[in-house]
Amino acid sequence: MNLIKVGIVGTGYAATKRAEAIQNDPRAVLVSITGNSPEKIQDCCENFSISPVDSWQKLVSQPELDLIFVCTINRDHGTVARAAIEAGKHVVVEYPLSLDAKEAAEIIALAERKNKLLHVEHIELIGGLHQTMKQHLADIRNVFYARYTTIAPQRQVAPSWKYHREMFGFPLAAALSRIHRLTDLFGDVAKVSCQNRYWDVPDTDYFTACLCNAQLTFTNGIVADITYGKGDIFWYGHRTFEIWGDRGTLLFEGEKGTLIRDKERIALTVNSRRGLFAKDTEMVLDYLTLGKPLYLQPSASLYAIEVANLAEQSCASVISNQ
Ligand code: NAP
Ligand code: BLA
Repeated sequence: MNLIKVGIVGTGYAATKRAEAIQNDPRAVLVSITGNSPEKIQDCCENFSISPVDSWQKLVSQPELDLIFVCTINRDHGTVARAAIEAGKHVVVEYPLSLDAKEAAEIIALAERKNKLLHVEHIELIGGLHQTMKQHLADIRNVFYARYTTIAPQRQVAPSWKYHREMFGFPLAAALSRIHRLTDLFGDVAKVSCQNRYWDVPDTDYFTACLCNAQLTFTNGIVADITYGKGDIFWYGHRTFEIWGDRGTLLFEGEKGTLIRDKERIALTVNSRRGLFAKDTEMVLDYLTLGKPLYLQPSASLYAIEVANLAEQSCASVISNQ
């Protein structure tokens, strides 16, 4: 089997984890990296001893590449992924595949037509918390309610893509794992309502904080609340996932899991959040070299984007005073 030749679009946290994983795997070779600022591209390429490419357009059209990782800002995922598949490459894209469900569906169809791998990373599914939750779901019997909250305070928010309306996207499409964890556990959604507030930087598309709150009703009757907040309005960080069943509650506070039944408290083991990009990369190479099935199909990610788009539409419907 020939070595799989890899290119990466991005120079940040996810891109670096991908590059390390590729260089540690004998089945693949890292050929090129591109990104946004020339200095970051230069630094990143020096780090991994490879030659820089100055744009994603050039990188995706390099004939020798077999596989492209799309690890750039959310706004550009769809455009870059589509161009890479059109150029005949296998593609891995960090979630979200696109901020728009229609575009995501088109890209999935294109990959099928071209017979190329399109894998959307959803590391939350292979993380310890989700695995432990699935393992213990039956212990609480019939689930009727779930609540997932992540609040990330940040002092002195500098302008960055993560605090920009277009570049980051609608919070629940951008931080898609919030919805995707729930659709993976509970299936189809019948009803969505959502509210979102930005604390804007005046006269720009940047914000310094946002708070997004959604309620999903699943077709099986389960109700789930999602809260996503980040930025300088918050002075307390919080990450909890609760699932309520008619025989108990599963509670995850950060990485600490507990099964609660009346006065009973059973501690649950949760594996670390570290090493998930490496694991995802290894599974992609297992698929390409051994044909081992991946842990999710792009259609599952597409469904979560559809729900996120509905949540966004639900925010837009305001009651007029007139
Ligand atoms: P990051 O560390 O901030 O890296 C962002 C990358 O995008 C850098 O290469 C950056 O280059 C580039 N960039 C910044 N502004 C840009 C602009 N205006 N135009 C074009 N490129 C720009 O972010 P990350 O954590 O690696 O996230 C990358 C993607 O992975 C995101 O879609 C994110 O949702 C997804 N993801 C990340 C994680 C995680 O754990 N970090 C988990 C799941 C999914 P410069 O620095 O040169 O500007
Ligand atoms: C998800 N983490 C994300 C995302 C971003 C970051 C942009 C995608 C959007 C979202 O779902 O919120 C960025 N995460 C960060 C940054 C830190 C962080 C800058 O923890 C700074 C410490 N990601 C990391 C690190 C870990 C990590 C260091 O950058 C773990 C040690 C894990 N990030 C991680 C996981 C997800 C994620 C598991 C999936 C979200 C989920 O669990 O639901």
